[in-house]
Amino acid sequence: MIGDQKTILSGVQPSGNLTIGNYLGAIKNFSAFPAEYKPFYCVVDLHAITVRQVPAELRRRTYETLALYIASGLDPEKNVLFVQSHVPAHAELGWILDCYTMFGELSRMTQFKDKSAKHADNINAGLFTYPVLMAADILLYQADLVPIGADQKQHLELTRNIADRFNQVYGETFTVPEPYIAATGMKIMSLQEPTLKMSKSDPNPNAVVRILDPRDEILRKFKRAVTDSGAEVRFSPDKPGVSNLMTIYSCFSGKTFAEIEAEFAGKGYGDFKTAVGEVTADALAPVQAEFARLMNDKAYLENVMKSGAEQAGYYARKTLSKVRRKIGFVN
Ligand code: AQP
Repeated sequence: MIGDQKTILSGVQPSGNLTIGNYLGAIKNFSAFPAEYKPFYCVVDLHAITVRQVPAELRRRTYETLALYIASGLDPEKNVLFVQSHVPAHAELGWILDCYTMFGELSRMTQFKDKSAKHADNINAGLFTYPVLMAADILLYQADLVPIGADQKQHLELTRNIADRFNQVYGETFTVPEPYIAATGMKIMSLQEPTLKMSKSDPNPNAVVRILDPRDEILRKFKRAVTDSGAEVRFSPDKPGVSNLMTIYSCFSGKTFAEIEAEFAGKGYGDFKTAVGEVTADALAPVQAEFARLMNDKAYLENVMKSGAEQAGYYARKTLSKVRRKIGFVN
């Protein structure tokens, strides 16, 4: 809450070509909030370097992620769209909050355990303190609501604990945020290993459908998707492959699981997978067209970045100066 206005904050890392998991779990929901909320959406490049990035690719993906925000319906006139590293207050508050976060709390974060296993040759301190920087992102804008996929729930819980702890020591300083997790699309799974989350950095290209994949590739990936034994299209824990495809189909078509089960009763998996591919490709086509147009206008994207950083910086500095005063730093 800034003044008497409620705020929303969320972000996506430019750490790979974004997937339909990022789209359905996060970006697509960003434009669905009532106008009473002031929305802040950032491209979290500081987070991305917790895993080694190729510099030219990181730069390109930062532009691309911003363009995808806009192409997915976020109007820069109505949303503060910015790049995290353009607002130095994120790193500064991140350090301060490190000193109010316990080693034991961070050790329990499952994403740290997962990413340490995936990047055993680069278990850096940033990977460990990642959730504290995420807390700083959220608390700087006094966010009331944070739209996230289910995988980020534990990090948001930690943010709430850090905010509570700080407020208890220094008096009311931060809004304690609530997660917003969409009813469907909260966790899109890999097409090849449907018990694992679909991740943009998955090395298996068939496991991941990317927002910018061409139509024929989308159709092909769904055709190759792992399904389960039997031939029935039914949502059930013992059918993780089919259930994941049903979730994707439901998110893009707006149909309920019961409607989908009825639609494919008596038909095989083949028809179903083709339909999922088509509905996905149809839904992504306008986003892809708008993305291509925006990427041809770098000057426009740079203007959005600049204006976003100025607006975000204004609010971030206000919170940071309050924090500095409460801690006892000399201004
Ligand atoms: N598979 C998913 N289903 C639903 N939501 C998802 N999100 C990510 N994957 C899925 C949500 O997208 C937002 C941005 O995620 P992120 O870029 O901050 O990082 P992440 O969660 O680590 O995403 P990836 O794709 O798995 O990236 P890599 O491979 O780089 O680690 C978040 O709200 C997230 O919940």
